[in-house]
Amino acid sequence: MEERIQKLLCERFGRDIDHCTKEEIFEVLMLITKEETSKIQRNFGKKKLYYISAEFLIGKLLSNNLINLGLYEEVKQALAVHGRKLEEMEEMEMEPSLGNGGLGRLAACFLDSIATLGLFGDGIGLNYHFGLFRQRFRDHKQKEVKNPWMRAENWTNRTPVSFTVPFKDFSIQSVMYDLDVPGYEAGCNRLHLFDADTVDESIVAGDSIDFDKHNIQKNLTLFLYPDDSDDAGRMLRIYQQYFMVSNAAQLILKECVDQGYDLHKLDEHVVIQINDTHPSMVIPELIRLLTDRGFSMDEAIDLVSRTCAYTNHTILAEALETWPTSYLEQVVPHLMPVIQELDRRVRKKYTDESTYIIDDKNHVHMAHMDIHYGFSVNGVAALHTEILKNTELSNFYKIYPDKFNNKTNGITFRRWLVSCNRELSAYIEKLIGDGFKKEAKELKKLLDFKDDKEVLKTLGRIKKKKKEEFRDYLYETQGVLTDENSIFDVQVKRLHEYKRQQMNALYAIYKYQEIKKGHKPKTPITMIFGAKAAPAYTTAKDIIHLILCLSQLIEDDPEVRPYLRVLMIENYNVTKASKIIPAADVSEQISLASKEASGTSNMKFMLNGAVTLGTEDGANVEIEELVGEDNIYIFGKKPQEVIDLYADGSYSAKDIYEKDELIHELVDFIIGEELTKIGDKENLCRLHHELVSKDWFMTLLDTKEYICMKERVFQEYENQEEWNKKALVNIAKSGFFSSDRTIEQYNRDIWHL
Ligand code: OX2
Repeated sequence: MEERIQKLLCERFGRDIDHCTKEEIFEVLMLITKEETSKIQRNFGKKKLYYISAEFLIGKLLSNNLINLGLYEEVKQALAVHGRKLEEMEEMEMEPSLGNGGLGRLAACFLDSIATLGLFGDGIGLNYHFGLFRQRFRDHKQKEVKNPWMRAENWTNRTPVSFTVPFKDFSIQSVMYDLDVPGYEAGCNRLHLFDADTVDESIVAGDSIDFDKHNIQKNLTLFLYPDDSDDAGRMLRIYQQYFMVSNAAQLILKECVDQGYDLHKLDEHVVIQINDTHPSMVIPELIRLLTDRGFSMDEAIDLVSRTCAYTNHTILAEALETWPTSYLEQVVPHLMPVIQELDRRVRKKYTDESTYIIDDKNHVHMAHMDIHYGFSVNGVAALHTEILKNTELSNFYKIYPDKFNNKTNGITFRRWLVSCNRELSAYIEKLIGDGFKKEAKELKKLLDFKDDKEVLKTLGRIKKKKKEEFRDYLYETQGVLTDENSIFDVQVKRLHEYKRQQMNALYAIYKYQEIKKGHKPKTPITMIFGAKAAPAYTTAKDIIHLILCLSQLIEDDPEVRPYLRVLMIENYNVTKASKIIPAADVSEQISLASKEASGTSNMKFMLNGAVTLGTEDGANVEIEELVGEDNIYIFGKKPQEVIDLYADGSYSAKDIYEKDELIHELVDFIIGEELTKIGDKENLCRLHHELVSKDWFMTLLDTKEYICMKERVFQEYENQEEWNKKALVNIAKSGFFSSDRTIEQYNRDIWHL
């Protein structure tokens, strides 16, 4: 390996390893990894899965792929001979900006598991040039700038595959870029990312995220989730979605034809997983393409319905996409006759208007199309699927009880343990062998060491080491120095009111005031946040402003700072997740019960020995069942109570605010002089008003219980031996959340590969 690295460095840069920069070494390692990946066998079968998704949050690939190829140690040692560190080269890699949050990271974990299980399945998405914006903090506020992550030498390979994608007034010629996805000690699949040569990065103004939304040829794949607060922005999203699925549909048919398959048996050779509603137009598009090839409408609909399966990731109304027919007419008029035909058939068969595809306001409901014309509908955690069946989609469940099924999310342990926490992984291997890397349930063997004081101490030591590493990382990247001897209390996820970062901020206010009163915590507390807010989501940005102002207030207060810190990680992404999660003691999963479909960071934290402080929501429920109530902290109103509150409209934040002295005080602190002299009064007042007069996601409902439970968590942390035991149980029981298990279930129940 050493020779090979040297040879390539000399060829490309004319220098040997001792005289090359980290960037140059990284580039060569990437090329070697790509070459090695291209040598392993491609998975194959007579039926193929196409996982279509607007997001693939794949993260940096060097370490991950080296681990999967079994080359990590070899490369590490080759570099070590020259005193160079693999970790340092990895820092040079740009993180692909192809996703936003849990939905996109799930797609990436799934690709890893699909390949690892030797299943024949590729991902299909878009090659966003600037992806999701990069977050900067200025004046205690979020600023969005473009995220130019692509380099000349890339993990992707340009292929000769290209399709013509027709729109109303023009068509666009696509280019397919491919990325190899090596499984862990297994075969390899691909991620196909579509793009167009006409796209022009120079139309973006400076480092902003502003560009001409009307110039589709030039802007089509510039950004993931471009601002949709106006008509042009919403239209652009339709252009993107259709571009993605038309390419997907054409690729699928081409591959079938190339294999010599009979398209009349499409469903025997193809299964399409529609990841949320962004790819839903693949249904009418495939039907259109088949009828163009002479299939009758009846047969085309029947075939496509037996090929497509839909995953729902949320019950939030805002995320259940509907498009006005007038928009679709302007972008893809050729799809409208198909969609209308699909709707006509539903109306002929069913009387329940709430299930129609086109409603009386002429909006097309994408999820309705998926449910009527797909053969499977799955939720992403047990509770979520039950809510879909009994509440949110109950009208559909009545019609199609057999289509509904649950697939509790999972995470790949290769990235979220083996790669991001090498120390813990190595220690587990020492205790129980390395079988857990392929058979996650083997982690259960750790329970044998539950009362082994030495083991518990070592777990504590490893946690401390990861905290030190995070301390150094945050200092290098943000200039903030943390205390590794404090409790790391971590909430990292997209910023949304239902996730209730604002409730966590109210706790910070509470603790600040307590310390001011002289009630100091035994062990200092570091509250760590990481979150991006959608650029047009005002309340979410106001919450970031509150957190950053609180952070400043405490940093400037020598009385409080030794006991409490509030820190926010800038531009939270996969790379940063892999640094903070191994260092966390407490995992904050405090969404309003019923609203978080699953959550996946909860699983990552658990796997790395953090203890969950959470509501009875999403996969927290399944975590509790696994670890038992002694090893998790659950608080707050139950899902059904929340559902009932929404149904009868009886929740009033104002009542709580007016009647409860403590809550009143905490909420008013937001507009008090301590914060308004640091921050922007307008933003803070707006947030205060939002909390007191609307509070759509019921922050104040659970605030007091939350504070009490959190106090208990910090108290119990003081008994380190007991705490480490909780950590051990969490690690030992996390095997269920391996995405290998999830994918086995998808394959057994839905894909049948
Ligand atoms: C997320 C959900 O909010 C989260 O609960 C879930 O774990 C994740 O998807 C993966 O299933 N956009 N992101 C999500 O849903 C939508 C829509």
